Order: sequence, then C-alpha cells, then structure tokens
Amino acid sequence: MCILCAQFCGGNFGEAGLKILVTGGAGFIGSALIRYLLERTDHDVVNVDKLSYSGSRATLSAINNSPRHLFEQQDICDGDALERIFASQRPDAVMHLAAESHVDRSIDRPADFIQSNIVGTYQLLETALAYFRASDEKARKRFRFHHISTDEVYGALAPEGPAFTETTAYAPNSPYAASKAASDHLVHAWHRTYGLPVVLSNCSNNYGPFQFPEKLIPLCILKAIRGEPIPVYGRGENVRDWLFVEDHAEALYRVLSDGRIGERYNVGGDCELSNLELVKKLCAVLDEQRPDDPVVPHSKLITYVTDRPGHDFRYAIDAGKIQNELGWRPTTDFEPGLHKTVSWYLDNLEWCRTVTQGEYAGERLGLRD
Ligand code: NAD
Ligand code: TDX
Repeated sequence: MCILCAQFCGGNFGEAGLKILVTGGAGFIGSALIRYLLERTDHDVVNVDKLSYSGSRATLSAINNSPRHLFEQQDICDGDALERIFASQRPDAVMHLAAESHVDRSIDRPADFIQSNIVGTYQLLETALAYFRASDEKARKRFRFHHISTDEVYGALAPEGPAFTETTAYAPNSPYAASKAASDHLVHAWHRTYGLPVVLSNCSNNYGPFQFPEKLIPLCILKAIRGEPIPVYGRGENVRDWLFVEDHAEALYRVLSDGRIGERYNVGGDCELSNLELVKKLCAVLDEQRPDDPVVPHSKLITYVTDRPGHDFRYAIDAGKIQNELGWRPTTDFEPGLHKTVSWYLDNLEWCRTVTQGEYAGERLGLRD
C-alpha cells in the first residue's frame, strides 16, 4: 500500500517525499500536474521547462512559492544541462510533458516539433538511462520514466467506429501527431532494448485553467467576449473527447504510481462532442456570465472558416484499462468543468494578456491588444 497516497492509488511507487522531475511544468497540463503533486502528495518537484511561447512564469506563479518546487529553465534538447540537473537533483522519477503541442502550429512550423518532441525526448531518454544505470539497486527498482502522450497518435476515427484502445495501430496524420508517435516509439524502444523502466499514457483533449489561448476553448472565450468572430473549422462536425485537466493530472499520478512497467494507458473523458456542439455550449455559458458583452447571444459570432489541412475527423478513447487496472475515473463532468473553465478565464484576463504578448502568440491569434 502506498503510504503516501493510500486514498488515491494503493500503489507501489510509494515512499513518502520522493523527488519527481517534471518536464514542461510551465505549460497547461504540466502546471496542473505540479499543483496536484504539491497539494495531494508530499513529493518534491523539479520542473524543467525552457519557457517557450506556451510556457510562462505567469503560469508558475501559483506554485513558485512552494519550497517543494524547484524551477530549472532549460531546453530538454540540451544534454549537458539535463545531465547536470539529474546529477544534482537525483530524481526518483521523470514525468515527461515538455513538447510543442499545437496542431495548427505544427502545420506552419514542423521543425520545432521534430526538435522538441523527437530530439528532446531522445536526449531525455539518454540522460535518464545513463543516470538509471549508475544508480544503486534500490533507486533503480523505484525509478520510473513516464512519457505523456496523446490520442492523436492513433489517427482519425470514422463517425461510428470503436474508440481507441491501447492496441489500436498508430496512424498519426499531423506533424504534431507524427512527432508524438515518434517519441512514443523511442520510449518503448528504450524500455525493450535498454531496460529503462517506462510507463506511457495517451490522453484525449484536455480543457481547464491555464491552457494557452491558441487552443479551441480559450481562444473562443477570448474572441467571444470581444465580440469577434468565433472561428469554427470546416462545418464544426469534427469530434473530440474532452477531459478536465485536473482529472488528467490525477490519472498521470496513478499511472506513475501503479502502472505496470512497459505498459501504456489510454486516458479519456468519455465525453465526445462535435466542435459545433462544444462551441454552442460555451456560448451559452458566456451568455449567462457575460450578458453585457458587445454581441449577445454569443453564438451569433460563430463563423465557419477554412478547415485545418488533414483535420482528423474524430477521436474517442476507451479508458477501460486505466479504469479496471488502476481504478481511475474522471470526477468532473463536462458542464461544471466548462463553467469552472470559463469563470477562470474571465477572472484571469491579465494572465491571458501576459501570455499572448509573445512573438508568435498575439499576431497569429489576433489577440494582441
Ligand atoms: P503546452 O504547450 O501548454 O505546454 C508545453 C510546455 O513544454 C511549455 O511550458 C513549454 O515551454 C515546454 N517545452 C516545449 N518544448 C520544450 C523544450 N524543448 N524543452 C523544455 N521545455 C519545453 O502543452 P500541454 O497542452 O500542457 O501538453 C503537455 C503534454 O501533454 C504534451 O506532451 C502534449 O503532447 C501532451 N498532451 C496534451 C493534450 C492536450 O489536450 N493539451 C492531450 C494529450 C496529451
Ligand atoms: O480556432 C479553432 N477552430 C476550430 O474549429 C481551433 C484552434 C480549433 N478548432 C477545432 C480543431 C479541432 O477539431 O477544434 C478542435 C480542437 O482543436 P485544438 O484545441 O487545436 O486541439 P486539437 O487539435 O484537438 O489537439 C489538442 O488535443 C490533443 C491539443 O492541442 C494536443 O496537444 C493534444 O494532444
């Protein structure tokens, strides 16, 4: 029984006060994971993030004052820097989230995705393996490398096709998905070939606080409150499976704690919505919370725009394995999760302004003041 988190996992990762190296902890999901680790466990966190356009000190502000959180601004492609961090911090586990994460951007600038997602994962694996091999037996037994990935590696589903399982063949379509698929394969190979103790998870679309406003939900919120067109690609018929980010953070910790070495776990919200359904729900929440906006009802702003090239029609996750093996289930239903998310953005417009002032963000999204 895990003495630390018995109520959550009953697991075997489990000594108190371990040190977890999280990559990408200044981003959306990484920062939610760190908040979870600091609030719900007593592990220490070393956060390695290069602060790309989507990672921000403003996102870290909620966690930076914890003595259990150490921030290292570093690029995971820098092997020397990683070696120094592993040697000085001696982590008990790695949770690897650092990545370029936006599909549209991968279509415009794929090189960054090859570099961070593939080369960066390779560097991290090499550093972790050298560190693992040089560790004593007790540390090696405990060590885990958890690679955080996406459902997009499985490609697109037909409208009525069965949801993705852990044995669905990889068929990535966008440069982003291809780079994540490549990184998943590297992680698997480092386990099979070199014996690195890895676990993998592949999750569906996350939503919640601190998501960079290039992604559908925060982008639509910011456009809608300004009375600007809400861009819906194609006819809005594409389907995504939505999961509240705090549920993902808990799933990640369960996989780290209790997941079987070498296994992958699909994580999803069992909440399939077409983009148009989702945007209409979002507009209805905004109508309640912002009745005095320039254009109300906000749904009047929905505008069909040119589709994303190679746009995957549908994603859906079969989360049976993580539910049955690890007892994880999402706890936040979509409607309350969406209300929470909208309220957070409306209360944190200053954060939105800060993170969209960067080189890429404001111009491409049309969100600069
Ligand atoms: P994000 O873009 O919000 O955050 C990514 C973070 O990684 C940023 O803080 C960025 O600065 C950092 N980063 C990028 N390249 C780096 C590098 N070379 N070195 C160090 N740091 C670097 O992304 P997110 O939505 O939080 O996604 C986190 C992870 O989860 C990604 O691996 C993504 O593929 C995966 N994922 C995301 C979703 C989703 O819906 N957002 C779903 C499933 C899986
Ligand atoms: O302006 C928009 N209009 C629109 O119709 C944007 C930004 C998106 N869309 C559509 C495209 C998708 O079908 O909405 C859907 C969601 O788009 P994104 O928020 O860009 O997410 P998606 O492409 O599905 O990928 C996300 O989920 C899986 C994350 O960005 C990935 O990192 C994650 O792996």
